[in-house]
Amino acid sequence: MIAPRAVEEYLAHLIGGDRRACRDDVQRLLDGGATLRELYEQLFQACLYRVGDRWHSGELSVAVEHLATLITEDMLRLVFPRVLEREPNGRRAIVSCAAEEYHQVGGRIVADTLEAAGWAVHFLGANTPADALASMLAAQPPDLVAISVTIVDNLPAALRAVRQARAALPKLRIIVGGQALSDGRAADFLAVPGVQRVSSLAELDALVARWEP
Ligand code: B12
Repeated sequence: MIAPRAVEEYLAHLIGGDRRACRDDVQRLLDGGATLRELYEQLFQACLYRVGDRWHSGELSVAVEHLATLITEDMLRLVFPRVLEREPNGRRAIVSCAAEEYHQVGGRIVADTLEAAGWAVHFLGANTPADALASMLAAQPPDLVAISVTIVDNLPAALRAVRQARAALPKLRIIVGGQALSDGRAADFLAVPGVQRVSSLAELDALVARWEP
């Protein structure tokens, strides 16, 4: 558990755009034994949610929100060596965001979480067209595909990606996640055979820990 004070300090540095201080904060937490999941959820995710709320209420500008996101992406790179510590387990995943979905930090954290569990991951990032994803799946079939969707308006595009992935590979395990799927909005996805909604990194870790092809 990351101490609330450490979170507040990091948030102040993030909003202030002090990348060096953010680096020092994250390094200190790593050295103190923080796990990747703690950093991802309790620090990076929690602080970006707070930045989003403060941007939404007009307290922070779009520029500060962009700055905080880019610093967070730098921090993900800082902790990336820890992601690669485990030996590869021979499984492959493709992680992508829906078409028109420009929120990619969550998808990237999902990709890094899988990689930290020993998976080889292709992360395709923001705004991936459904047909591009389906062609990659057909060309290099993975064990799992994960699709991230944040904005409710992008749910139809995410559903198209899921359906095209299912058509390309009838037996592929498909998981979906992201903020748009909360409040019971996953029903259409769950109606597609072999699709599962995963709502947290803990659930994702549990899924891969008891993985059966
Ligand atoms: C940064 C940001 C942006 C950046 C994104 C840049 C980037 N490189 O990603 C930019 C500037 C592009 C952006 C644009 C917009 N944004 Co914005 N943005 C944010 C902000 C502040 C942070 C997003 C983030 O990275 N969160 C942190 C990550 C780690 O959290 P996460 O995505 O939830 O992911 C975690 C879990 O959900 C889960 N997960 C996610 N995906 C998956 C997938 C699988 C398979 C699994 C297992 C798990 C999983 O695991 C992750 C790690 O724990 C959020 C605030 C928020 N609440 O998130 C607003 C927010 C998401 N944005 C919002 C809005 C409104 C917009 C715009 C519509 C604004 C506009 N008018 O243009 C556009 C839409 C663009 C688009 N079409 O996608 C609203 C959405 C409201 C809503 N309910 O729909 C939010 C919530 C802000 C707010 N409080 O109002 N945004």
